[in-house]
Amino acid sequence: MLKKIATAAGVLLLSALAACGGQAPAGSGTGALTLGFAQVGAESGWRTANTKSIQEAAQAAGVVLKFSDAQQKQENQIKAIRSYIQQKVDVIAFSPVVETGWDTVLLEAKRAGIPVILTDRAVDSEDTSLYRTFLGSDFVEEGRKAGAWLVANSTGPVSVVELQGTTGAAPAIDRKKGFEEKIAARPDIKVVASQTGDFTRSGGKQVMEAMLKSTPDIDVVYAHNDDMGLGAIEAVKAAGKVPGRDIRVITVDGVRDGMQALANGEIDFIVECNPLLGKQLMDLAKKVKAGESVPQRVVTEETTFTREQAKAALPSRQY
Ligand code: GZL
Repeated sequence: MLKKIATAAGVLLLSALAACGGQAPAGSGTGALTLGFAQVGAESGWRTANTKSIQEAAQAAGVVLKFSDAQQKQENQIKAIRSYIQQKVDVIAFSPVVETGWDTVLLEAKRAGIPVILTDRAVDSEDTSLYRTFLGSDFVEEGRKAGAWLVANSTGPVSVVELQGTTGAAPAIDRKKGFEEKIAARPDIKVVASQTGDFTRSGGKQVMEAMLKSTPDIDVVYAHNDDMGLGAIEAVKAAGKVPGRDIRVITVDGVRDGMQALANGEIDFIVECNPLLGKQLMDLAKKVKAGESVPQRVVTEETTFTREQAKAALPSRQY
């Protein structure tokens, strides 16, 4: 009898909430966790693989996923986060397109009692209470791996042009930092030009076309992702040069198109950046929702690929 009264009271409360314009918490009644995810965009093969991983993992975990694509604009991500707060989702997760400008909206989520998980990219907030955990790669280490390979695989003077990721994005800032840290050991390796290609193939091609015109004797391209590296290769070929022979190419990510170019000899070395964060994200969201403690930082596992390693890995590559 008591159970029936309690159930009736619950239904009445939800109806009253709905009637007076209040919103019952999203997903309430089903018991399933509702996750609001604000994605950066669809700028690269990596991002596509990351989105697929999150969507498939949500389905497998029985998580109700609300998903938005910000088209690489911070204001769109902030709008999406505010919308998830309004909808009273259980957990909010997002990949911050740039490091700065998040404190206000993260404070709004905190005041609404909605935990936030950072995935893929970090924010520069001093207040780490604004998010429960950051799941993603160590981008400085990725830059170090790229620089260390060049130091170990070059002799004599080397002129490098760098295609940076999105201005202000954690992977762009940190991949540059790690690369410079390693090549500092070789004063004859010089970054003679460095410009953003915004992590897109077209951006990489346009910037490389300009660099080929303005910068004599380029030996190496260091691109912060495969997509910009592949765009640069198009420009190198159009200029009548042979990628992998006249100009060597180092990239980060390890998506299929990049790995194929590495196997074909057009890219020389790839530092992997693992986009398959979906399952870990769902596990973390459930723990956070259940009030369990989670590590402040979860670093994703990833490796590097030479040409032979790419040939061996391609047949079983998931993305
Ligand atoms: C890295 C991720 C970067 C990829 C790019 O974790 O944020 O953004 O390296 C993607 O391909 O656009």
